[in-house]
Amino acid sequence: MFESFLQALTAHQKIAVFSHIRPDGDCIGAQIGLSLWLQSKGFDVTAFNDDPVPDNLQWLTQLFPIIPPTEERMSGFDLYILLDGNSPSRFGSFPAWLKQFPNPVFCVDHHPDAEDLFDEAVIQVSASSTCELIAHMIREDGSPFTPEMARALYAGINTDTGSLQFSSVSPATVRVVADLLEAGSFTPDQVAEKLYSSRTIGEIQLLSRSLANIELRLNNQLAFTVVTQEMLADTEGVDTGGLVQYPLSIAGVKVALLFKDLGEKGVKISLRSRSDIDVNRWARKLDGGGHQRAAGAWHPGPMDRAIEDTIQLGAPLFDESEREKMSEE
Ligand SMILES: [Mn+2]
Repeated sequence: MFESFLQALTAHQKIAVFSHIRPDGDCIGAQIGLSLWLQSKGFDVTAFNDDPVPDNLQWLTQLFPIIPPTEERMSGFDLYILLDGNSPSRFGSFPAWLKQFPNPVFCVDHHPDAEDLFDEAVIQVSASSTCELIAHMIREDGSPFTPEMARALYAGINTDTGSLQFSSVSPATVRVVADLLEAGSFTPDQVAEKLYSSRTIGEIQLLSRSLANIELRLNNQLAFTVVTQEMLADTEGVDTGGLVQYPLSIAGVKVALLFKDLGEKGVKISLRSRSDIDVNRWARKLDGGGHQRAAGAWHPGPMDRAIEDTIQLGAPLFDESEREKMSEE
């Protein structure tokens, strides 16, 4: 699967690797895993991100540094690689650097609807994570995983699959995870401890208040919760990332939504499905997008309007899902 990508790499020497803005475990793990491997192959590699690496992933940057791009740092490369996103707009200042210092752009990703502008791309929507793709690529190349590569890639697969619980996890995912465990000289609890046991009291308090706001709609098949501006102000800087998983775990719920009030910037909506309902399609009606089971969108607000408009746009998907079930029976 990586034949052409691996072949094309050999024409380059000095490579800038980018992970997407508002980075997560998958893009950081992939960036560090790939950078370490490229380095081991003799390439001159630098890893960039405009945004800071989240606290629970800081330990990964000890394996390979990730720095913000500056004009001085960006000159002299002959290749760019984008990870875990397939539109340059997901990569902060990257489009501006590309204009100033034009070079070929390669991409490795697992999101749908890729832009058709890459010189080389491995985009596999069925893959659990970008880290899984990078691991397959290293294996296809015949390189061994160093313990550092293994830790970074394992951490990314873990965070992007809900600890190997999502439908995107295939036998191939678990096989490569086994290889990473073997190579990594770590045990799963050591990585889980770093990834998931670094919550602050502010995060727990925000969680508590968002749980209190949960409401059910559409025959109790839709659950949603709201994070108000006041809640955000009280818990400044706290990540709202995992909150939507809680309403999603209610029995019978097919889709959960999180509405986050960002004031003048509008309302940010996170959509999560654990059914045949495609939240990518739903988010697209609001000019957003993502995956079938995880997507994001914006609404200009105010909050009440955002909630009612979003539910109204999504309700037909629930009817469709019911009809399909009946025709199968
Ligand atoms: Mn990912």
